[in-house]
This record gives sequence, structure tokens and C-alpha cells, in this order.
Amino acid sequence: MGVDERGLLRRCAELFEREPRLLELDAERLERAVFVGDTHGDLDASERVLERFLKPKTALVFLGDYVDRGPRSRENVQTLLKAKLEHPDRVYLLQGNHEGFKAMPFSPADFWEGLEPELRALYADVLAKLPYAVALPSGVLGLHGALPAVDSLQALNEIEVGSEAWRAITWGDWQDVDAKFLGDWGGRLQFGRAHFEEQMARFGMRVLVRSHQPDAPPYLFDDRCLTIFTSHAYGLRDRTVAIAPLRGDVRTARDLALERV
Ligand SMILES: [Mn+2]
Repeated sequence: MGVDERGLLRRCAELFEREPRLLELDAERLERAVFVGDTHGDLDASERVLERFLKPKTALVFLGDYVDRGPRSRENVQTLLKAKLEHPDRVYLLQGNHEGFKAMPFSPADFWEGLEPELRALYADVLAKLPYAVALPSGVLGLHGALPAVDSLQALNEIEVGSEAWRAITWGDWQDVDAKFLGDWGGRLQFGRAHFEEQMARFGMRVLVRSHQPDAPPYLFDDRCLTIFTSHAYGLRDRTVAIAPLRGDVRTARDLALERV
């Protein structure tokens, strides 16, 4: 690709060290946030999103899972890291389970398994530094999977990579049941409505936008939990982004605009 890959990773590592795990976006500076679901090696999806939505007053929030599954993982993650370096105050890259390979390796993992060991370790170190969540003043929270059982939104800043709370964020699924917790299904923690409502109340948030679970119903829990997916890696499903305002109150995820890319 003609890029200094190691240099790119080192500069990104320094940048991510300065970002908190919870990014609280400022309505004085930004008007809207565009949430992007898993891109999973779909470079075309990321390029379209950057071309269409990288604009003044707009935050681009990528919800994790940049690598594996799709054919162009390495170019996809490099493109996103370069965009982050060029526009650090408008591009936000959150951590998905596929970026948490260092703490919780999994298989198949074509991107990770295809790297030589030294470069694999470097990518693993850098991507484990990615933040976990974005919160908007309008009451919208974005993260990869499910909600951690911590006491407050600010407590997300203290969550350690590899911990149970980290696993909820990066590996957590939602099921449309009234229960709180259904167990660990092959490494994926399963949560229900009671956990969703309890944690959203603790966090003072109305709407969750997340990705990770392509077969989940798009709207769950009285339309307060929206699942989007922005990759052709699993076939020709729509690639969707969700657009949220930073000002005003967002009541449900139906208040967010969906667009195809
Ligand atoms: Mn995922």
C-alpha cells in the first residue's frame, strides 16, 4: 500500500493513549454523529462512509470490528487509522471483539492469523488501546456489543481490557427476553431487557446504537436498542449507518435517520 505500517501504528498508539475509553462528544463543536456498524474487511464500505460523511460538525463513529471475515482487512484498518490521524476530532474508532485479539484470541481470525508474529503483536497492542464507547448529550450511547454492569457511565473509563465488563462491551449479545442474563454462549455473553433497562437508567442514556450481532432484530426494547451492520462480509445485506443529533432529546432509535452506503 506504500504506507509505513509500523509508523502508522506507533502514531496511532500515541493518539489512543490520550483518548479516554468513554468519549463524551460536545454539542458546541459537533452537530451530528454518524454511527457505522462492523465493516469487517469491507474497504469499499469504509471509503464510502468517509467520502460521504467526513464533513464539518459531523462525528464519524465506527463501532468496531474492522478486520477478519471480509477480504480487505489490512487495508480497511489502515484506511481507518489514517483517517483517525488526519481527523482526530471527527473520526472515532471504537473497539470491537475483533480488535481485542490480544486479550481474548479467537478462531477463525484470518487477519490476525495472516500476520507475522511481530506485526501481529504490534497491531494487537495498538487496537487494544481503542476506546469503548461514545456518549452524545442527546442521550445516545454507541458501543460494539452490550452494556457492562458498572455503576455509572464514567466507570467505563476504568474498565480493563480482558475483564468481564470489557467482555460485555465487546462480545455481548442482546436477546429479546425479559431476563437479565442468559449465560455465556461459546464466549458470547447473552443479556436481556432487564439488564438493558437497568444499565441505561444508571448511565442516564435513552438509546443504544451497536453492531456485532448481524442476526439481531434491528430494533429491540421498545425501539431503544438499534443494531446496525455496515459490511458485505456476510453477503449482500444492506450496509446501514445511523445518524443522530447531538442536541435535543432523542426518545427512541426511531428518531435516528438510517442511510444505506
Ligand atoms: Mn463483533
